[in-house]
Amino acid sequence: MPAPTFEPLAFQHYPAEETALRAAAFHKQLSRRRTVRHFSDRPVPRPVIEDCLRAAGTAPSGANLQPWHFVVVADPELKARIRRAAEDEEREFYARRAPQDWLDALAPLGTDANKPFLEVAPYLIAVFVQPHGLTATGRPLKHYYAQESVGIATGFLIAALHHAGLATLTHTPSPMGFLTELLGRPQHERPFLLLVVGYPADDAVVPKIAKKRLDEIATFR
Ligand code: IYR
Repeated sequence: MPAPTFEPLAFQHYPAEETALRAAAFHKQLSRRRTVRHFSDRPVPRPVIEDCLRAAGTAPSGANLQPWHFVVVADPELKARIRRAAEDEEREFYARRAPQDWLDALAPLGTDANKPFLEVAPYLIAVFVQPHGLTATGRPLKHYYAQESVGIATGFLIAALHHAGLATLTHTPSPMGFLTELLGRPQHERPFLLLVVGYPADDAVVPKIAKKRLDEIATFR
């Protein structure tokens, strides 16, 4: 086992007043994020996506093993194949697989099995989780808290894309196994979710829904 090595922490200290302003401003900025289902085909420069993925890659992870992989899909033919496969699963989901209480919970969002945004938006980012990695000799190497780690990295990614001025949809076609095959990912990875990324359509609408208040989501003791 290598001995740990340490370096000085490069921590940014702010005056208390600035800390308060920054916290409030960040909340305000994030509260403008909405999950979008009507996308424009307006192109997005690839370096923007690359920087947002770099931001995602700074996320903390179990034992710093970084158990994630992001596949960025811009190819129209591949997007069309993903749409076809996702809609096949979604039609089953809405018509047969979903229990009534799940359909009831989704009703306020107005979703259905049609997913044109999978072809319209300039990018799909398929997020994969690696419950284990592979050593140089191809042996499995356990990853710790892989789901939690990838959830955190995906949160960073969504926040980074929003901060950059882009819209996202967190899409979870169920089941998502087709992504492994269509994107040629190894069997030790599992699809985690599919992010749709781009600009909203000019006439985009979003469901009128609310977030819980602070006293509903937090307790101070
Ligand atoms: N995967 C389906 C259904 C769906 C499920 C949940 I939970 C949502 O928050 C939204 C949709 C779909 O994408 O339509």
